Amino acid sequence: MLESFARCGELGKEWARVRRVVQEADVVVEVVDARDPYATRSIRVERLAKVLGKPLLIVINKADLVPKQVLDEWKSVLEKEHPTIYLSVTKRLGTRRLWKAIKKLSSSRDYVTVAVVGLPNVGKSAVINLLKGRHSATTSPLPGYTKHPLTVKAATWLKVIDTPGVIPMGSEEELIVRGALRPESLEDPVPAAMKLVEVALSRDRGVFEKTYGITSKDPYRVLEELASRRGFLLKGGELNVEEAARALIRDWQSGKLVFYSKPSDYSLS
Ligand SMILES: Nc1nc2c(ncn2[C@@H]2O[C@H](COP(=O)(O)OP(=O)(O)OP(=O)(O)O)[C@@H](O)[C@H]2O)c(=O)[nH]1
Ligand SMILES: [Mg+2]
Repeated sequence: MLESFARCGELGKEWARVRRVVQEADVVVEVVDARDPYATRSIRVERLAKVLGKPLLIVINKADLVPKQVLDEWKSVLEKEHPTIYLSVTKRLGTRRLWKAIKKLSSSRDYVTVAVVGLPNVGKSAVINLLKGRHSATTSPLPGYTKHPLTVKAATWLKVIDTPGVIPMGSEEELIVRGALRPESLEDPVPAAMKLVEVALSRDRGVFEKTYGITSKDPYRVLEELASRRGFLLKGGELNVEEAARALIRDWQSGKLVFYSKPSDYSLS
């Protein structure tokens, strides 16, 4: 109970920091994860930008993990609400598109400040580095890595501000599926991992066979088999399913386990 109060306090502080940065910005760049742009967008941030009259660009990052056709589908869905581009920081694809889109939204200002916002782990700090052209902001496969806003000068006319990830509302299971919580923060990671397995199988029946060589379609069995394959054992030799649950969540968050959603999964096309 006390822990969850403390977490609420922390979240409140992080949101206040994001709010201040958005207030300061001329343009807001919202980064989302290409594997599920819909679940990784922050309606709260979008609403804030709207209320403050700031133009908002949606950047679908990690495009290397998803087929181009699906990226195009997401782009046309999201574009109904905000200008949208997709890119891959890892493959350094889409940098020119990003510069062009920022320029376009800056309405010929001489100096522009961009706030880079979004859920944890979507690649905000990575996008900052892409704009800067070298490593300036620290990135990590662990969600919740950036704790304080960081201003980086990307060009003589452009300042970009990295921000801590905005944690959306939702159950722990939902937040894990959205990549926003570290598995270590959960007392019992098994229900969240089972939910993740269920969603993964609904998107791609063969995903665990491709990734781990596991053919079972039963969520608990998938975790047991992963524990067995990785040699995660408790003292008595029993399978350590909790460790397998954490490993599976980590693989999802670091991009080793790949499945993706399409707009039709949300009845959006
Ligand atoms: N496959 C792939 N991984 C990426 C890409 N961009 C970033 N990542 C990875 O995603 C993870 C998160 O990136 P960060 O830039 O730290 O994410 P963030 O949004 O700043 O996260 P927080 O600071 O925790 O809010 C890191 O492991 C990155 O290497 C990309 O284009 N493709
Ligand atoms: Mg970061």
